[in-house]
Amino acid sequence: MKKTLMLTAAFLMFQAAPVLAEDAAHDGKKMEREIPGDTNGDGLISESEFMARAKERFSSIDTNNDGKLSREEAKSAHEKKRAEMKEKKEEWKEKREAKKAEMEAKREAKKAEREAAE
Ligand SMILES: [Ca+2]
Repeated sequence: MKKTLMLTAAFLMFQAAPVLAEDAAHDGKKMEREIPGDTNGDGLISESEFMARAKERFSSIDTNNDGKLSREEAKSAHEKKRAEMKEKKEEWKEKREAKKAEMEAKREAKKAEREAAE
């Protein structure tokens, strides 16, 4: 039981961390983006909003709906999350490379323009 609770707590903390990290990463810039779990839209996460999201997360991990998280359920959820992150990382990489290629093409076009004017 104690292990189950510790696993749950670790998962919940893991889930809350990205939101906090996101805020820190954009320090000073006003974010217009919606905060996940901010159901009343006040830009803050109340205890009830936090707990609602935590319960939602718990339910998504508790695939056999027995109200407990088994080692297998936790592992499965962890692997699913890792796969999602890997996919996101690939998407970001593709976007970054596309942007880089776009910038390079613009640079080349400007260079050609300059050389044609000479
Ligand atoms: Ca379960």
